Amino acid sequence: MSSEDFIRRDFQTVHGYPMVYAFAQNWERIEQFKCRPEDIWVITYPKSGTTWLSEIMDLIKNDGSVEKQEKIPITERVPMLESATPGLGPPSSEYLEKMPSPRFVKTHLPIPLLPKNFWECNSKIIYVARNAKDVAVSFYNFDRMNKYHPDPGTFAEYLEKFMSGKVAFGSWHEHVTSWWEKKKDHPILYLFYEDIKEDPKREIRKVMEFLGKKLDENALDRIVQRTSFETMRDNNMVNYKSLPTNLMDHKISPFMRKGITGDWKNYFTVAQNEKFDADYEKKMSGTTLKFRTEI
Ligand code: PPS
Repeated sequence: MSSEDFIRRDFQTVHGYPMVYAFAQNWERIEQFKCRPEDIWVITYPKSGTTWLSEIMDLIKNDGSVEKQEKIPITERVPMLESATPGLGPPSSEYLEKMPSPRFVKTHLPIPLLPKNFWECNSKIIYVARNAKDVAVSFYNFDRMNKYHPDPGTFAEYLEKFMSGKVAFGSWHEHVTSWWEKKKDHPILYLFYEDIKEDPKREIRKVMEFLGKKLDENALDRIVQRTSFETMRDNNMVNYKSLPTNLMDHKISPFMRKGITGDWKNYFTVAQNEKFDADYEKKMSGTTLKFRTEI
């Protein structure tokens, strides 16, 4: 099959979760993936700040030096476990197998879809969460430009699918709350997109401490600058512009789109907002997890 056969395909269900069709093929590779204790994971529901955090982690690891970061795309420095682009080379899991430790690994997987030996490794995890309304807007625009996802339809149609978890990787509500619960018995640094936006240096320092690194103020300031939205938007090593346009069409909507909190206000009607809030309250009633939809 060529990459064209995977364009705008419906999701394939994997253990009850809607999965990007191209990623769902040969799922054994994910179940059998061998995690290592030295791995450091960045785990998110899609569109929550994964690329942002990946770049931050990699810069911290290299003490703020940008030598490697200027030449190697983020997809190779922090590969996404489940990613597969048939026709364009082997799946990321094969690349990860050959990568020396300590590896950074990105995933959007919900807990039940993790590799079988995942918890045995007791690896460090950084989880990034973003408020549901901005995620819905970002995900909608991503589905418009990312041809490996089904066409999202109108925003009104998409919002219904988002609320019922019929989007890639399933329900946002389940994802953020189940990973929040896991924090009780596993080393997870749980961060919020809105907090990084509000005070990037404070949050970058948390990541540095979690990774067991010591960087001076100058290095931290350089990382803040290099991971600002504007700098990342114009950086071809992180903005996904190097991918073929039959996969991602940035003319429809750029991957680095707006990078703000509160864009949902430009999309939600009053009626949609009321319905979303009522549904949200039901689904989030049993958790202590709280989000900000504006900062
Ligand atoms: S993915 O495809 O799930 O890995 O996407 P992800 O990287 O998680 O999320 C993409 C959104 O994050 C925004 N982004 C940033 N915001 C602020 N600052 C920085 N540096 C930054 N880098 C990426 C990106 O613009 C997407 O959000 P929207 O709201 O669509 O702009």
